[in-house]
Amino acid sequence: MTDVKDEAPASSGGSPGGSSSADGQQAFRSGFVALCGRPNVGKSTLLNALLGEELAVATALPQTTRERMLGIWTSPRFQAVLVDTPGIHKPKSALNKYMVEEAVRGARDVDVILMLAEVPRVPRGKDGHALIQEWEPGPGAKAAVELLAPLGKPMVLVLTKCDLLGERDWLLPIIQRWQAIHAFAGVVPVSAVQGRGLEALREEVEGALPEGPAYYADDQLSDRSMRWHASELIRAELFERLGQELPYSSAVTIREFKELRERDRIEATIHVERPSQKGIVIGAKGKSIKAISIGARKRIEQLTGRRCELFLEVRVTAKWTKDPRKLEDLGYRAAEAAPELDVQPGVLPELQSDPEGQGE
Ligand SMILES: Nc1nc2c(ncn2[C@@H]2O[C@H](COP(=O)(O)OP(=O)(O)OP(=O)(O)O)[C@@H](O)[C@H]2O)c(=O)[nH]1
Ligand SMILES: [Mg+2]
Repeated sequence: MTDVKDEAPASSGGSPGGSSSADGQQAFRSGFVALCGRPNVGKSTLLNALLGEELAVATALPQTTRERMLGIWTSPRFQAVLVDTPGIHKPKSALNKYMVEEAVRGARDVDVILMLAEVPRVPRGKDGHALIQEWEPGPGAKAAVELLAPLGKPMVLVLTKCDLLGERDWLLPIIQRWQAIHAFAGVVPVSAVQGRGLEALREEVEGALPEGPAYYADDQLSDRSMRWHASELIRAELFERLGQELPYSSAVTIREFKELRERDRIEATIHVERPSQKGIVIGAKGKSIKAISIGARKRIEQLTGRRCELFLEVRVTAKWTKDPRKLEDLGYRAAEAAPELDVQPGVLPELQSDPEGQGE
């Protein structure tokens, strides 16, 4: 892959195409585009599909993304800086409050917000048809729109996972119900896994960007360091291997990241909240940690295109998800002041399967 991160955004003079043209060609456009919505609706998967690179961690479990990440999408005509954000949900722990605040911070200074929502999962046929007529967006999705609308940015509704929609005719009633909640600037149905609707989304995004030069070099893909991506890829492996409960209590920090001539050498710590969880991560005779290490190493090597040696240790950091100071120690720091929007528990309804409550 090309560079994940340069130290600083490219100077504006280096933009492909420039910001205006005297010869009648279309002017170059650039700007920021936030991908927002409830947990698990497919934000990170869509970002990866648009970039054509497995950059953001996406898993089957809700609340995978914890921090903002910029994915830089550069074409000859535009540069859209895509902001992947955590899912908006009712926060209880310090970690979850941080995540929802990150989502709002991510959407605050953008040119357009893509509000992602899954199509309803309804069986085909007569029963499904009747259910679709009665369907309306759930309270969590409505609350997410209510949280984002006061930011005053144009919002485009992106209906995700359309490959799971029983019948194509159902799109119209679904769109009508959404438009009754908010005057969306546009609506685009997509399936990121099938690559459908992405061209229409590109047009919508390009049209929403103001004229201007590129913010980043055209071969830069992310604003995050390889060190950060490595910790995310180890966490992805934990999410996918360790079932429902444990991933929400785990965090990964990198103790050492050395770029040697032939390979990268990474030492990382997996933090869990309880000694019993440490036992689960390590597994009988170290079987589990070995599998996690092999899987994470493969993911890192795929992203960097280089060989990697990975050394993992597991440490108990008691109640880290509940303690704002420990969160900071593990790298979850707000780069800027908290948003003006006060994300109070009670504003947003519970997640249907609330991972925060598990294992307590
Ligand atoms: N069938 C189908 N599944 C999808 C599609 N897009 C995403 N998914 C799946 O939905 C799940 C969640 O995807 P993510 O991209 O991690 O969702 P997210 O919105 O980033 O989730 P959080 O970071 O947890 O808020 C994964 O299992 C994806 O494979 C799609 O277009 N079709
Ligand atoms: Mg995500």
